[in-house]
Amino acid sequence: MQKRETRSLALFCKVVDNYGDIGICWRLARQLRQEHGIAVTLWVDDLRSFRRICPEVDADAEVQRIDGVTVRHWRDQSGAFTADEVADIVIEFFGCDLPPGYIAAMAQREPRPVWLNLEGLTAEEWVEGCHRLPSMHPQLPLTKHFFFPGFTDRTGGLLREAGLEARRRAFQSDPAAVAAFLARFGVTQREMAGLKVSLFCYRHAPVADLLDAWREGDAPVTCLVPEGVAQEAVQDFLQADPLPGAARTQGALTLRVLPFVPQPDYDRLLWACDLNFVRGEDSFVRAQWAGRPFVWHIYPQDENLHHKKLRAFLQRYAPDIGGLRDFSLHWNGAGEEAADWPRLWPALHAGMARITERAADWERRMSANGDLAANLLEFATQLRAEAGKKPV
Ligand code: TRH
Repeated sequence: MQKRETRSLALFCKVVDNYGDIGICWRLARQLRQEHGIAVTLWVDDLRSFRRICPEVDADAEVQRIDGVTVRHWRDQSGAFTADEVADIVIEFFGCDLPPGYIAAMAQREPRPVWLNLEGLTAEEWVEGCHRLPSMHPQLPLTKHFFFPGFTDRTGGLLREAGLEARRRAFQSDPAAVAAFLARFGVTQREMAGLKVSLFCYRHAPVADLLDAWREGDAPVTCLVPEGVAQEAVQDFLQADPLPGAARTQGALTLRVLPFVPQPDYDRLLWACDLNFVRGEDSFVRAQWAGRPFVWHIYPQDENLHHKKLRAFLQRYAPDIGGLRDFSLHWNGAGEEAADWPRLWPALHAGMARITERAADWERRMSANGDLAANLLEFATQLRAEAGKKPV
């Protein structure tokens, strides 16, 4: 059997804002390495943000190896590269503009590398028409292809590493493990019996209104909020600095501030809670693999463009679950009428069992689209084969 040579792949990631970019790229890099044996080099411009989600990172190292992935500090757009330094597959994340010297070397390389632009996740239909489209470089003999994650089989699918569901089910079916994990953050046995909610959102979310609805509600709620999230509302509720370990109970609500934890622990937090508030892209996708109800706070864009994306997702995920739709629209400031939180929360809460069924059904449907890493490699292999056929 002919031994397939180890393919090399370079993934370029610029941390624009927050943690999503590096969160997604780090998952993809590890999966390509561990499941597909690819020699992966991850170029990152902001190692400090990277270290927040992966404590093993040395923020001062020019080059380092973590989980079999070579991590290079992408300092700037300068530098010259030789064709030999160019990988077989080059991925530009979110149109982050590769160093011109690297592009020049890509044009010198024989065979040319596969060049993909990995785009952002949206549920809008137009994605299916743009997925895999080529774009010729204006001057150089290079073609870049667009690769879109998505929710249908006419997209690249969603990031999902092998064994994820099994690990999640093992954790969720072990109450002692769940209790021990949450006890690390101070969650008591009494709180374990109540509703446990994780809260990860952007600063403009109407958090104070939600905390009021929970405080005045009948059902005991424990809200776990990572440090730095919704600081004003959290500080107001605590009447103290919102530092990790801070906690307070008022009425039916106990609020606890959590440290920012490594990615694998963030997954466990989503698995341990009964309801998850997530944001952006990566936590949003992880919530879909957690088998639990979730509310999405979408990354804000000018002219409320993000509201269109939000409605497109809700139309796919919950066209028939009014409580989740209304709550999600108001949570993102996209509600038609004024937000009535004392009505919106009980309506969402009353639909939790139905939403949990939907979460399981949705996970099955999304898994059927294959996982993004495998779909991306299959496409790259096809492009390399086609390039191989073309007369040089
Ligand atoms: O941090 P974000 O707001 O990132 C955003 C979004 O990705 C957005 O789509 C993009 O346009 C913008 O960046 C530039 O949200 P996101 O995508 O959920 O990423 C958060 C990452 O942080 C995710 O990988 C989970 C991780 N995380 C931890 O590892 N530990 C934690 O304690 C928490 C709260 C998050």
